[in-house]
Amino acid sequence: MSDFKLWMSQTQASMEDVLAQLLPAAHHVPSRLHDAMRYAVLDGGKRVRPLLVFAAGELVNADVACMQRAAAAVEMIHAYSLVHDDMPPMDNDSLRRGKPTVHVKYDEATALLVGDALQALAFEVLAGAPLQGRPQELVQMLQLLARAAGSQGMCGGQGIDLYGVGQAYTLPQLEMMHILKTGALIRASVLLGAGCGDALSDAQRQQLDHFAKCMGLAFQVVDDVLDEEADTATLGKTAGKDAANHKPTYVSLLGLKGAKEKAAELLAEARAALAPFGERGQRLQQLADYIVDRRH
Ligand code: GRG
Repeated sequence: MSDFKLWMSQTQASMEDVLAQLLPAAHHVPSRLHDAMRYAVLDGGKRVRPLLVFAAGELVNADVACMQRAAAAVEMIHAYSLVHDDMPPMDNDSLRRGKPTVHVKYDEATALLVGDALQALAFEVLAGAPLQGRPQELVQMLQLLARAAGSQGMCGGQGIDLYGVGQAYTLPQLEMMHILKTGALIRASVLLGAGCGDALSDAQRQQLDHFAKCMGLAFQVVDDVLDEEADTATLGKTAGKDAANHKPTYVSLLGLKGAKEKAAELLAEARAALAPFGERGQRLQQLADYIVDRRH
C-alpha cells in the first residue's frame, strides 16, 4: 500500500472514531433522532472533506485535536446536506452510500430533524476547537463555515440548482452553481485545516484559496463524469440520467472527453497553486490527484 493510501485509510478510520464520539449516543433521548443522526453520518462516505482538512493542516503544523473538530464539523454539514437533498421535495432518492436514505429508513420528519440537528452540532463541535489564546481565529473559522454552508454558499448553490430545473445553463452559470453548491464546503475544508496551525501570509492564503476553489470545481466535474459513466454502464447508452432530466452537467455541456479535459486543467491549476508551499504541500497534492482520479 502506498504511503498516501495508508495515510488516507488511517485518517478515515480515525475520523470514524472521532465522529462516533462527538455524535450523541443512540440511547440518549430522543433515541430515534440520535440513532438516525448516527446512521446518517457513520459507516459510509469517502470523507473527502475531513481528508482535505488534515492535508491542509500539514501545511501549517496544525494541532490534531483542532483538525479533528474542524473535520467533524464539515462532515456533519455535508451529511446534513445529503439527508435533506435526498428527501422528496429535492432529489427524492431512496438509496445513499448503498443504504436506504434517512427519510426511507426512518421517516420524513425525522430526516428534517436529523439535518437541522447535525447542522447545529457542527457549530457546537467547531466552537470547541482548542485554539486557546486565539479567540479571534476561532470566530473567523466559525464565520467561514457558516458562510460556506448558508445562502451564499452550499444552500445558495442548491437554490440556484432547484430554481434552474428545466432551464438551459451556460457553462459560466453551471460553474457558478457548483462553486457554491459543492465548492463552498470543499473550500471551507481546506481553509479550516489551515486555520488550525501557524498563520499563513496573505499571499500564501490566496494561493491556498485558489487551490481550494479549483478542487471544489474539479470534484464536481469528476462527479458528473462518474455519474455519466455509471449511467452509460447501466443503460448501455450515452443518454445519462441528468440529460434525461434536462439537468445540465459538465458532460452535457462539454461532452465526456471535454469534461475529463476540464478536470485535468483544474487539477493542473490546483497543483500550480500549491507549488510555493514546496514539500509541505505534498499531501494536499496527492489528495488532489486522488480526487480527480477517483472511481466513485
Ligand atoms: C440540501 C442544503 C442542501 C444542500 C444540498 C451538496 C448538496 C447540496 C447536495 C448533494 C447532491 C449531490 C449528489 C451533489 C454532487 C456532489 C456531491 C456533494 C456528492 C456527494 O459527495 P461525496 O462524493 O459523498 O463526497 P460521500 O458519500 O463520499 O460523502
